[in-house]
Amino acid sequence: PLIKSRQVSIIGVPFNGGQPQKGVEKGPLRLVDSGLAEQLQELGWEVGHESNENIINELQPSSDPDVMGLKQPKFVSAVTQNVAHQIHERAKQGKFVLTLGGDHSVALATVSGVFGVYPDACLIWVDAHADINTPEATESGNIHGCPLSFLMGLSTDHPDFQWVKPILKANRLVYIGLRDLDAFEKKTIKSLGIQAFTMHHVDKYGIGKVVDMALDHVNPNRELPIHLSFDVDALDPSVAPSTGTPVRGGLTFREGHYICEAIAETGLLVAADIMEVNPALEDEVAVAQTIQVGCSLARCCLGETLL
Ligand code: HAR
Ligand code: MN
Ligand code: MN
Ligand code: MN
Repeated sequence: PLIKSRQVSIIGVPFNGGQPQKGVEKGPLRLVDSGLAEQLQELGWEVGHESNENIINELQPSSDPDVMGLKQPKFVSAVTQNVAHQIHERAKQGKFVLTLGGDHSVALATVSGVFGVYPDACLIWVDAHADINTPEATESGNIHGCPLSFLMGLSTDHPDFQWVKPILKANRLVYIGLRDLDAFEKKTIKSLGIQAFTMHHVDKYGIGKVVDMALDHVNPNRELPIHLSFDVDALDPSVAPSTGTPVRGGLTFREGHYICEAIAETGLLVAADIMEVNPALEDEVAVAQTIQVGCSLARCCLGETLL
């Protein structure tokens, strides 16, 4: 495996500024409180944990007006730039980086940090959404719908995100689970030739074949480091109900876990993000279910089900 140390660094990012709903900042601590660190130790990992508990208070600007149609750009930029450095340091130490969101704007930090250390990495983006809107294209202004456009250099002129380097090439990105795309996002995926497996493809080929095809595309010789960014809204709302933008017709419990298992099995996974768990949404039973799923996805990424 690429991570020989068997050390994992859990990075909590209790951040909600990339979208309008409160509560998603409580995701990371709920995942850890339910025993995630101990579960990973049980799997033989040495676990470090940075909760970044005060990140919202410390980095929230007093004034943060919309810029080029994006909401809270200074807050999102400050938090993600800060966390990007932290993740870069941990990855550089040879640790597996497990980031717990927080909303998906935090991928600006995870992908920047990880690709800074592994420039030839590939990114597997598991999500109902493509999160590739530009400032000009976004209808909502929510930055959690935009991170990939910055990381790919499609949005280079926003003054608050000049620090984001366009480190992700179209042929190193693959999507799984898409089912709610904006017109601009569809057009962009097609014109850049980004490989995308929507839920239609999961139905058509089955999840086993889809993951094989995804890996064949971004990692044909099975030699490049892999970063998995898993938005829990990729899962069906019956599986992960407590998330800000649920969309019907998602991945089953097993399909979601299969993705993590099959990627872990390559031995090439160096970083994983579990994003958009919002413990303030739905009832306590739904919250507990969503937290449990988040933890078990993380465990599968770290080899729980490998023999
Ligand atoms: N495409 C929409 C937008 O840009 C919705 C994005 C939604 N939500 C997420 N991201 N959870 O994966 O606003
Ligand atoms: Mn997302
Ligand atoms: Mn999503
Ligand atoms: Mn939509």
